[in-house]
Amino acid sequence: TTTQESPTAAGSGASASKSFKATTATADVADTPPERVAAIVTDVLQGVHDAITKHDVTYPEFQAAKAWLMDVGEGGEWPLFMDVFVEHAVEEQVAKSQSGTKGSILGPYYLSDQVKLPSTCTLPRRDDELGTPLVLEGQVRDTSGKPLGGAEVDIWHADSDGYYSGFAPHVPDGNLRGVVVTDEEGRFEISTIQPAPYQIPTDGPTGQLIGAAGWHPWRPAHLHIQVRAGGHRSVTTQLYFAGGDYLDSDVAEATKPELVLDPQDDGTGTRRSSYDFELEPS
Ligand code: MBD
Ligand code: FE
Repeated sequence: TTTQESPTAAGSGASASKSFKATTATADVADTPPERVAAIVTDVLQGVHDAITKHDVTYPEFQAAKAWLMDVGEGGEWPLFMDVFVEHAVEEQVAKSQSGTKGSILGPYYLSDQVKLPSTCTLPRRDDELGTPLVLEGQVRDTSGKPLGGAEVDIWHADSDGYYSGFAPHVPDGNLRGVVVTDEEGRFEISTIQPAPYQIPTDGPTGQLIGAAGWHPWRPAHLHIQVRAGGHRSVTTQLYFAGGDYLDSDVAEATKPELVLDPQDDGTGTRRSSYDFELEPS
């Protein structure tokens, strides 16, 4: 029996805010002209005003909303909240101009500069890592079918309890994360374990809102993957598992039918699945 330090909402929120600020260079910040800022913000505020009118919002509700917004910031949960409730709309908009593999949201738990691994590899894991062995193999190609050797398959996922390294104190740094480099034929074969569904921390403001609204706080089990290759547009996506819980009710609305794996037991207790990625030229 172990007494795991369970990650608090504030703990994972602080890590997610820190990581966001560290990885989002000022160069990434939008250079939006004033007319466009005004047009977007006017519509956002109009949506808020319309909801107030439609639902006859009271002063206690207005003040509760203010207090909650302050809690989201103090708990470091803006990355979590934005990625769960807003990012999918941005991703769907961007996807309209991208061909090749379908994308999905990045989410709050990406960490850059993870260990580089050869095309056939096992992701870093604890000696006593729990979970059903899972192998993902496949090929990276361009949209004309040409294999992309030396492409990077950057992969990160939760453990069999649904926790991510870097955002839960009891999980070692770098666990279940790696940058896999494809062979000359663009192929890769990654051994890892089956992740569990992810639950939004219920003890923080995002979890409180979900509870107050009577929603559920779950994302279906998923692998996060970002595929990069020189001269090509990167794709950020997620892969899900057929028949898994919450596949049809993802709180982050980030599933797509093209992104569902159906791994099969190879007879040794290892589940294997194949998925190929296609990148468009940049
Ligand atoms: C996750 O694991 C995730 O992928 C997203 C998008 C939001 C919260 C937690
Ligand atoms: Fe995730």
